[in-house]
Amino acid sequence: MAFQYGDLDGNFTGRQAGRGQTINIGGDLDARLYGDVTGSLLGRSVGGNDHLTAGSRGNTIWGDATAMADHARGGNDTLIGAGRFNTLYGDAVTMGGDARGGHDRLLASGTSSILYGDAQTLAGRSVGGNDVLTAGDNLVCTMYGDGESIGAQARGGNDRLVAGLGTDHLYGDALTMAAGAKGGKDTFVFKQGGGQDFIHDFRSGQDKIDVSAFRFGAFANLDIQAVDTDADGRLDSSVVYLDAAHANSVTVYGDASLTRWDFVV
Ligand SMILES: [Ca+2]
Ligand SMILES: [Ca+2]
Ligand SMILES: [Ca+2]
Ligand SMILES: [Ca+2]
Repeated sequence: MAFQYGDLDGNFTGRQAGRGQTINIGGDLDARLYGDVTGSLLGRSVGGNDHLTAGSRGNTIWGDATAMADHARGGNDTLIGAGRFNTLYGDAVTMGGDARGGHDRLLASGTSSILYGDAQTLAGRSVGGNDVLTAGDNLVCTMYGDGESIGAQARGGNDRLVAGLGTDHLYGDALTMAAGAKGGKDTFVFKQGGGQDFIHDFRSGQDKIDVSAFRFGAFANLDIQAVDTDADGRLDSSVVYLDAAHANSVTVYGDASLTRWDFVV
């Protein structure tokens, strides 16, 4: 198991600040790479801007730390998971207090990947950064622009999620949003050869679906069908077909009436 960190095996407190490092690690199995500290960013500590690449079979990369609380701030990191199974956290696993995530770039290739633009859990009054998440040639990639869950007083950032070659599941903000939680303005980008992809938390008027790579020229040229995904007899979602053979499509859950304003064509 390869294990490395940029600044400290422990916690940052007070006004401690991480430096920006460039770290590449490999090894056979389970590479674990922290941009700044292995523990928590506490007090008013800040993470550095790191460039982190892991190429093992099984990679976990934390852009800043395992946890962030108080008034900690994450750095603006670049995370690249280049092995077969990748879990990438732009900032940390958990964010609480008044923690703020950095503006990170996450890229993963390989068999299967999970990308969190900020953290798995955004609790307290934490605020997610504006992140860019990109899937490569994964068979399956799940991307959360902010996290898996956002608490009642927490807030997500404005994220850009770029689907790759495999089956991608995209959440601009989170899987679970507590009542009162706020999401950001997210953009979902699809490319040629992307296969079947899924947007799970599209919000009309706030988010955009960018299919400009397919050169439709106008919204009227898109083939969109309303579908009943939970078989209750009511149309609840949409499927956007991106080619005549239906090899590339995007299923947009929870919206059966997409309009031209929802797209970048
Ligand atoms: Ca960092
Ligand atoms: Ca970060
Ligand atoms: Ca974010
Ligand atoms: Ca977001």
